[in-house]
Amino acid sequence: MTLLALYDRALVGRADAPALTFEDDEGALHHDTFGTLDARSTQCAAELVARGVRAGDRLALWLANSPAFIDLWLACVKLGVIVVPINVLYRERELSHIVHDAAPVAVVTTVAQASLLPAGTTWWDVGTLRAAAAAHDTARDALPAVRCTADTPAALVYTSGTTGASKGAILTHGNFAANGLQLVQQWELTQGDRYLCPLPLFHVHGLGNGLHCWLFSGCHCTLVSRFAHDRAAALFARHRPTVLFGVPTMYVRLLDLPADAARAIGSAARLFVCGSAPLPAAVLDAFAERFGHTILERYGMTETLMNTANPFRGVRRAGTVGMPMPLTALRVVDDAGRDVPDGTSGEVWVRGPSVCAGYWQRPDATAQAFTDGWFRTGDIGVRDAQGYLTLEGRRSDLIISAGFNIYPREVEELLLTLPGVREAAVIGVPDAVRGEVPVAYIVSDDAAVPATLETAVRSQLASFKVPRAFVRVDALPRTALGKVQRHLLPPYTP
Ligand code: MLC
Ligand code: AMP
Repeated sequence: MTLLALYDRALVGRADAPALTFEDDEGALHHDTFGTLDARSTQCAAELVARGVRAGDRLALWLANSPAFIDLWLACVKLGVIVVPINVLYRERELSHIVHDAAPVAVVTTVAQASLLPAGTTWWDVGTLRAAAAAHDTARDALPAVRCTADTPAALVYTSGTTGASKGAILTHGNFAANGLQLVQQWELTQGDRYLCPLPLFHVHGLGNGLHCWLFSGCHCTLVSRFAHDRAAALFARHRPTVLFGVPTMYVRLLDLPADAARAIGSAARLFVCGSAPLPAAVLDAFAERFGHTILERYGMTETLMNTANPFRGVRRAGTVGMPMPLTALRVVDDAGRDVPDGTSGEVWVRGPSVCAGYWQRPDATAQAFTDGWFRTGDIGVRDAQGYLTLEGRRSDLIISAGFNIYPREVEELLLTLPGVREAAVIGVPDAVRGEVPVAYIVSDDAAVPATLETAVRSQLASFKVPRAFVRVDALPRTALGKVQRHLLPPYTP
């Protein structure tokens, strides 16, 4: 059984069933059956072969959510080509690193975005590629025969490390298969569900969880380019989703909807899942009161896909991320790697079939990330007597803003290249909508320098990484060894 065979339960087994409705940014609806998705992705695969793409090659997709992304994902799985999904908000610094590290045969993107790519990057216009693909009438069994197994890499998903240079987590066919099968079983997804996907497919929440729950269950998916706060009420009313996966910011924004809209959304739905960042208990409580559902909070990572989840049937404990997935083993350990008793905090380590095969071209980072086959998450947590895990923080200085990761070092390294910046430190400060937002502390001889920095940062890094403020300080608090003591920086008040 391969990943494609799991897709085929829908692509082939439900070929005539409505599969996908893409609502574009103008509100137009584009419908596909599973059969048209299968046929179009085979045509895409034929075009990729015609362009010289082979099994094991990397193909970067720098695309917002669209049917094209899905066509290309399926085409690459059919060919054994490794997808490198790239956040559309990334800018030159992030792009040049990923393109250099993953060495894709090409970046598939739009003409508008291509101008932002590093000079010399091979890129293909997604519109031109799809038009060329439509001319192929290749049958699926006429595609190059590739033998994909559970260990075959399916994607390199870049996730930054505390060093600031992101690393490509090697996610295999088996990782996606194990993760998706567990979620479909745990959350009882069926053909009758209507899954709404506002999550970006360039991250594993949308790709590993959303897309795979959809294809493995054979349900209907409504895809939008992103969660647009001002269009949420109409979107939910039009499509009446039964299942939503989201990040906390989406739920915070749904609380803004009028009471009647909230009730209507809640009455159509059976499951709201939340992860990627902490969900404030107050949001969970308010959502239950207004929408009539207790959000199911769960915990995952790019490198490990889903680690734990609150039960679908059973007690969902606010403030916890539930219990390990059935095929995932989980430990909470002290600094020496020894298991700590329930009730004691420690680092969360996981092991199981959804844990990645390591980091692309980074044997050093891979060796550091695993101990005896256990993946060291860097998350600090505590388990209770019933096995529910509560996440308390992170070893690294990771900032998670609306579900997007920001590594302070990446922003600091850019700031230190800018004129007049002698030292820089970036921390996360609480934000009611996004959870956290970045704020930069700058040491400079010139009081005018902080005001000059935003434009430079915005041109080179994703918008969500741009510090909301640049605070000038005389010095950064440091330990005797020179490490910045971020907790001693003066509190930022907007
Ligand atoms: C935001 N923008 C997007 C976008 N999200 N563009 C394309 N795709 C998206 N998904 C654009 C907005 O249009 C806006 O552009 C700019 O970025 C700033 O948006 P914002 O400040 O983020 O606000 P908002 O538009 O409200 O977006 C909130 C959000 C978004 C929740 C919709 O942050 C989001 O999609 N977060 C999900 C991130 C995610 O999938 N995380 C999972 C990582 S995997 P402009 O031009 O208007 O400025 C993981 C493992 C696990 O953590 O456990 O799942
Ligand atoms: P990413 O690298 O983007 O996959 O982000 C993974 C990180 O997001 C995890 O290591 C956690 O720190 C955090 N995370 C994921 N889910 C949750 C959650 N439910 N609550 C708190 N933090 C979470």
